[in-house]
Parts: sequence; C-alpha cells; structure tokens
Amino acid sequence: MSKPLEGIKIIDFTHVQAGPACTQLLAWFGADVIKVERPGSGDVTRNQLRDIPDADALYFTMLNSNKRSLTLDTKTPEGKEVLEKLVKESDVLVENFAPGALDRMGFTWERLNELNPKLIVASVKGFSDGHHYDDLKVYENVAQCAGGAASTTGFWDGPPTVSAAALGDSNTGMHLAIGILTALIGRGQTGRGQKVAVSMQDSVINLCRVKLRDQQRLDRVGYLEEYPQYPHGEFTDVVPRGGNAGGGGQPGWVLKCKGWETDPNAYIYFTIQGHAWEPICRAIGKPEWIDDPNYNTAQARQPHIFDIFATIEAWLADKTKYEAVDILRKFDIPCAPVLSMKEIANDPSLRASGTIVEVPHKQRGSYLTVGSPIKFSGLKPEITGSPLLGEHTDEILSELGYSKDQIANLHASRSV
Ligand code: CAO
Repeated sequence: MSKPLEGIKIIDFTHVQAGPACTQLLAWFGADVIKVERPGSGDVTRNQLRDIPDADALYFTMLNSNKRSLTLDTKTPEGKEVLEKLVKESDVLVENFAPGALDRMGFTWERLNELNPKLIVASVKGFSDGHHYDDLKVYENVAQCAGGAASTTGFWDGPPTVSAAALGDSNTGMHLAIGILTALIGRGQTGRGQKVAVSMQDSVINLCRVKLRDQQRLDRVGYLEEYPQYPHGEFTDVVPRGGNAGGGGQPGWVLKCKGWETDPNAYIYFTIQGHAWEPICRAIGKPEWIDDPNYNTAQARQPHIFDIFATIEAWLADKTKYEAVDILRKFDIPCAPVLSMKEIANDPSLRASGTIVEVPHKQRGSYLTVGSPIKFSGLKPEITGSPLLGEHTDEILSELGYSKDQIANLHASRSV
C-alpha cells in the first residue's frame, strides 16, 4: 500500500520528546525521516531511564519508530557540508533545540532558505518568538505550568498539579505536524517553503481553552456552576482546581467500584448528562428521582451532587468497574472504567486496532509501543522498531553521492 507522505524527505534534527513525536507521526504516514544525531552519544533519551543495560531505552524507542539514523557532527566543517547537501535534497527540517542553537551552528533561517527555498523549517520552542520568556529552555512540566494546565488541574485543597499526559511535549509535536502538513500544501501552491514555529506554552493553552472560557464566565458572574465549589464553597477571582469534575455541561466524577480498597484503579468515570437522567435513575434503582423536583434538573441536582454520587457509589459497591460499565452501557450512560497502564498494554481491542503494537528491535528483542491513533480507510501505518545510533549513516551518505573513500574519511574525522 503506498503511503501519502512517501517521497517527502525530512531532516529530523529533534531530540527528547516534543520534536521526535512530530517526526515519528510523519514517518508512520510514509515520510523518509532521517534522524540526525551527534556521533557517539545521539539523542539523550537513548540513555535515559534504561531498563536493559547497553540497549536503547524505551524512552527513545517509543518516539523514534519508522526513522533512519544518521550520525553527524554539525559543528565540524565536514559535518556542516553533509548537512548542507541534505538540506538541498529535503522537503522539511524539524528541530527542537534550545533557542538560538541552530543559528549558532550556522544554520539560520536565511541560510537554510538560501540553500533550499522550498525547504520548510519547523521548530518547537518553549515560548513563542518575542515572548518575554523566549530565551528559556523548557521541558514538559514547565510548559504545563506556563500554559495554564497546572493551575487548573488537581484538587482545590492541593497544589497546582501536572498531568501525566504529555501536554507540553507530544501535544506540541502534534501541533507542529499539522503546521508542517499545512506548509507542504502551501508550498504546492506557492512553490516556496516557510518557517513553521510552535511553542509548548501555546500548545498547552490551546488545550486549556475551556479554562479560559471559565475565567471569563467567572469574571462576569463570580461563580462556576459546574465546579464542586458551587454552591457551597467559595470562589476567588481565578479559575479554581475542580478535581474530577466534568469540564463541560455534564457533571461527572470518579466513583469507587468493588475492590477499591486494594486496587488503586477500581473506579469508573460516571457522567450525569442532562438527557440521561431518566436512564441513570432507572439503572441505579432510583426511579423515584426521575420526576422529583429536587433532582429532575441539573440546577436542582447541583447543591447535592455529591450525595447523588454517594448513592451511585453505594450501587457500585458490589460491582467491578467492568460489570458496572456493562450495565450502564445498556442505558446509554457515558462512562468508562479507569484503566491502568497494565490493562491498556494488554487490551485486545487496542492491539487489534493497532493503537498498541509490539515491534522488533535489534538490541531489545521486541517491545510495546504506540501505533497511530489516527485511522484511515486507505492507509494502515506499519510501525517498525527505532533505528540504532548511526544505523543508516553510510546508506544515507552514499545516497547523497559520497564515495566509499569519502565516507571512510568522514568516519576518520569523527564528523559522522
Ligand atoms: N552536532 C553538533 N552539535 C549538536 C548536535 C549535532 N548533531 N546536536 C545538538 N548539538 C548541540 C546544539 O547545537 C547545542 O549546542 P550550543 O549550546 O553550543 O548551541 C547543544 O548540542 C545542546 O543543545 P540544546 O541546548 O538544545 O540541548 P540541552 O540538552 O541543553 O537542552 C532542551 C534540551 C530540550 C531543554 C532544549 O533543547 C530546549 O529547550 N528545546 C526547545 C523546547 C523543547 O523542545 N523542549 C522539549 C523537550 S522534550 O521534554
């Protein structure tokens, strides 16, 4: 099956998570992604949190599948020359170095544009260009704090809390991928490349838009009716942390199921959606609540929403999370079990859909990784293992026209 991005050559000058997540996605869809890494060491994640001595760490392997690896010291004259050749032949260069690093290497936007006017240069930085923090180096949790996620996550009586989901890293990479594909379509129209920049702060803010909505509602009316603080608690002038409350118009909460005393994930998420109130009452054996004026509107329920949740928990006490969902799904009630990573790793549906895949690796044997969360009718991304450091160096150099002797000289000069 041919892949839509086949023929697109990408210089993957990325490291850690934000950039690699972007280029991995493009590689899944057929792009030739050449990961450029420093000789000897490579992407720092090859060594981070290793579970097998002397083998690439899962942190690296799970962000770099379907790529080729070229080792190249882009600070030596010979290394710069190789990069220049590659730039002339490529469609996209993606990087997520610290601010100014690419310029210091001598590869400014102007220089890259001069070498190849059709090249798209895509960057991730912590903060956008011109922002008062645009000189900062940034990692995941820094971005979650700067993007409004941490101040609005967690419980009201605890500190700002970061999410386990990589809102700052992988999320920014996904935004960048959209930017790159847009610029590729734009290039089809204009014949010219352009710079595409995404900041981690901006990408987090884009996902926190409902909290910006809430800030404006709070400014106007002084309270937020779907938050647990309403109507009994106090509001200040900033959006509070709402625990596990639903972010939209549907109150919900994480509720205990059978076994919660010993199993940290014996819970379901239960949503009380307005139009589902009648089936909810029937499902939990409370038909008398259907027409009771203390319960039959969202407004009437809110003052005693936690009593309602407690009643539902009493109903859940003798049901596992799976049994509970199996009953509730018959009533069309939006809910799901709280799944552990172990359950996700072994979930037959996720394996069948290709969302979780097992791939071979030369050092590790096989390992589990994520497959494409985007499903197509005309494309089935095949996930391959990540490359070893420099595995494709000679192959890529010879594609660039270097002879065997020239390649040997590049090795001898430690430029590759
Ligand atoms: N050959 C020669 N030099 C290379 C090279 C290569 N192949 N690859 C990288 N380098 C050099 C860079 O040019 C840079 O040199 P200078 O400091 O002399 O300019 C140096 O390696 C270090 O790069 P860096 O500053 O990007 O790396 P760091 O470990 O100090 O910082 C990070 C890491 C992630 C904080 C920083 O890159 C950053 O802020 N990136 C932008 C935001 C981002 O993507 N963060 C998310 C990372 S995922 O959590």
